[in-house]
Amino acid sequence: SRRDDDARHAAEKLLHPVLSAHWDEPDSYSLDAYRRHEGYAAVPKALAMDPDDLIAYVKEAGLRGRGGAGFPTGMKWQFIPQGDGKPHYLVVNADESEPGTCKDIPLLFANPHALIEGIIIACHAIRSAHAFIYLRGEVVPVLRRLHEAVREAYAAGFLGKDALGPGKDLELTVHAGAGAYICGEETALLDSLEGRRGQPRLRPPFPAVAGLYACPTVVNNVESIASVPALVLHGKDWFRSMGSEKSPGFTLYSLSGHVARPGQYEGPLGLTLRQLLEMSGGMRPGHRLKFWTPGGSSTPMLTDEHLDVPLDYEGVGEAGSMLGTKALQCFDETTCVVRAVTRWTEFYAHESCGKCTPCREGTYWLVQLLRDIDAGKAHAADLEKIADIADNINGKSFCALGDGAAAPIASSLKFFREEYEAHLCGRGCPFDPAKSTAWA
Ligand code: L3W
Ligand code: SF4
Repeated sequence: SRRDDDARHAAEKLLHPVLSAHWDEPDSYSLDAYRRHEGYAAVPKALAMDPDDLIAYVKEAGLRGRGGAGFPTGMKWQFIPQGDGKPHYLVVNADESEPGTCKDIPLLFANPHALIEGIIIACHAIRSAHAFIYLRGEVVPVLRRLHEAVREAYAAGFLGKDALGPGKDLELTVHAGAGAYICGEETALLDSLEGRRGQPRLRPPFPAVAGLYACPTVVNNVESIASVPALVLHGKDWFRSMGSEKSPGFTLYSLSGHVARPGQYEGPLGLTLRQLLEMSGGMRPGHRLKFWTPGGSSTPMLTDEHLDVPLDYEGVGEAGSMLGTKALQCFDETTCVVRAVTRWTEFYAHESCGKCTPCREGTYWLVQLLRDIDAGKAHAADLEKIADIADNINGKSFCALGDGAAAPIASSLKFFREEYEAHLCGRGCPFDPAKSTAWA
């Protein structure tokens, strides 16, 4: 309708594509295309700055890590000890595997040079001569594209000998993992990169002190590093003109699920799901939003009461969740919340690395109980049991995977307890006519 069109046009004005500005060009991934749009123009500007000043600049701009935790990027760079005589490493975490999270892979596919340019700038800042990209193993076309982009950057002299100035070489290694979700946890990633089985390390020491090969290492997400060139080129005031005081800048929001037009929507931090749904044509026709995740399945789910929550670190935090990766998975009223949570929990149980008991055993127990609930074979006490197990995983596991596994259980029980109860004692799934007695 005209009203919907007006709302969509008004919402679309809030978009601000930076990383995704040229993705619709057929050769967007090439060096030529990147350079047509000021690509690599931030490198000379950054190299002219003293590394410490560059770190301070990124810190003042307020860029926060886009991998899920929102840790200030400049502060992380500042943790790298200087004059310690050890090599420093930059490791880019491209192991995107969180259910629903789908921004780094499209970014790498469409615009790999933004990441490479960001790597050059970050390596100058932290005084590193060797960077690594740890890519999720399954995405072979992205791996090929990344290798080609790195080859182009070497050939053009942006990488390799004297890349960071006379006598300052920069090597960039692309490494593909073997498809384990835990290798997206920064310390498991480092173990995997060193050739070991990927399992989290005890922190502290944080990677900034003892990371790759026990040397000071910055581990940053793809989107964090790829955002640096635009920040340096256009300046920190430009960057801060978007978003809020504590969550400034632009970001990629990934809409998926039962929406009319899923995809990447780039704009300032702090947009709301209502605005993003207006841009994306809303939920699929004839359906309404039931629940959603702000940042992948590891972030507690929210409902249609939370459509106006600002999607920044503070706003989503106040709503009782986490911004995470801004992977907005939207589910409509046809979705069984128990089924969705069971599916996520099966993922976590499968991906649990087995190092600590609460997560290894807890996710397994949760799957057994959730399957029983889904099949109508459980009783009211089993709802207490899954809440209790989730509580014993959350904050008591060795790494964030455990907390992530507990999040959908606790949040779905908070908002949809009645739906769990409707499954109990022989009733089965009310959304599945083949299984439920409720339809008889
Ligand atoms: C030096 C200190 N460094 C913290 C560094 C630390 C890390 C960063 C953030 O988990 C979350 C998780 C997922 N000295 C430091 C320090 N650092 N204190 O800061 O650390 P932390 O522990 O807050 O978070 P994390 O372990 O990096 C990330 C959530 O993100 N998430 C992500 C899911 C998966 C993907 C994906 O597939 N791509 O992102 C979604 O919500 O659950 O809570 O670098 O070293 N004193
Ligand atoms: Fe491994 Fe899970 Fe423990 Fe993390 S929380 S160390 S994934 S068993």
